Amino acid sequence: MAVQRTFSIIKPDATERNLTGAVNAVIEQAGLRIIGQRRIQMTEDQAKRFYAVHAERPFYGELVEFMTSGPVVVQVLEGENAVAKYREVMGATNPAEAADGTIRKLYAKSIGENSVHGSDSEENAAIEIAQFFSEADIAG
Ligand code: DAT
Ligand code: MG
Repeated sequence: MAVQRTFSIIKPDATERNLTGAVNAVIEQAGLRIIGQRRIQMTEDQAKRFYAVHAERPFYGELVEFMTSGPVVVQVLEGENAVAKYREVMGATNPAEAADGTIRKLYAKSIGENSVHGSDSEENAAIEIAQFFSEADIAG
């Protein structure tokens, strides 16, 4: 295993309920370091580009609308095996299927409003981090 970086978003359903600190506590308790963090209002163009891989899916429009419905917190996380570790800490996409103690089990409202995003590969993590961060805004 190696130290990796992954990209995280605390989504609008979580910022709306003032859960940024609660989500960050789960992240930090899992041994991941938050080495970059910024609160932004995503534009429609940013959300469309970020989720372009899902453009043909029936929920794409709803997803873009949700991700632009309120502020999000974009983050760079670092740690041993961070990509897989964060996917584990997040829990399944559908909170009804998420394991106990995971962020989605604890906080997600539905499969669409599921509180957090995490990269699914190291390659995508690098692409997603670069969409929102410059190296000057990351300190490991
Ligand atoms: P994940 O966020 O676990 O990587 P994904 O990449 O398959 O899941 O989908 C991206 C987001 O799209 C997901 O977090 C919420 C939304 N989504 C996925 N499947 C959905 C569905 N069946 N109905 C509504 N929204 C969905
Ligand atoms: Mg995904």
